[in-house]
Amino acid sequence: MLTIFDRIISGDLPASFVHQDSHCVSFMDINPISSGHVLVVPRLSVATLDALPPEICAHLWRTAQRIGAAQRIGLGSAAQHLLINDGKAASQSVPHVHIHVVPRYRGDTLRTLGRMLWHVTTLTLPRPERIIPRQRLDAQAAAIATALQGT
Ligand code: DGP
Repeated sequence: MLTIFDRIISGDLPASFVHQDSHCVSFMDINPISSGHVLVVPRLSVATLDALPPEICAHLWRTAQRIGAAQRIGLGSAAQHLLINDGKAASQSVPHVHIHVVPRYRGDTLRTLGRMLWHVTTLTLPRPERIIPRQRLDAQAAAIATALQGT
């Protein structure tokens, strides 16, 4: 069965792309934990990290490393969390491997960590939705993509 990320990769659903190559794509999370939150997703559609060939896994992490640097340059973030919910019991909601690259900004502890906690806690309550206008996601993606060229 196709995941929502398969449909984004195929162009069937819209996304604000930061980067694409032969192994993976990166785009803005539609419900960000913090402003500028990016997902790094392999083209290979597998649910968990242990199903990913090692070279693709290494490439995914290298891409996440570069995205973090590009967020700091392009968005002015100070640091980032790299997070994987690796399986349903670990709060994974989309069964297609993805690394969350979540920027941290100075003084954002309460705002960001509250949302982060919700993201990794397996609760029956729905996650709070934060709908960001597409135009804003596109602008963030463009800023990160430009900075990525220098990494
Ligand atoms: P996880 O719970 O770790 O599987 O995270 C899934 C993330 O995917 C969550 O932060 C929201 C994001 N997401 C879900 N649907 C879409 C979508 O249609 N577009 C985009 N850009 N992100 C999505």
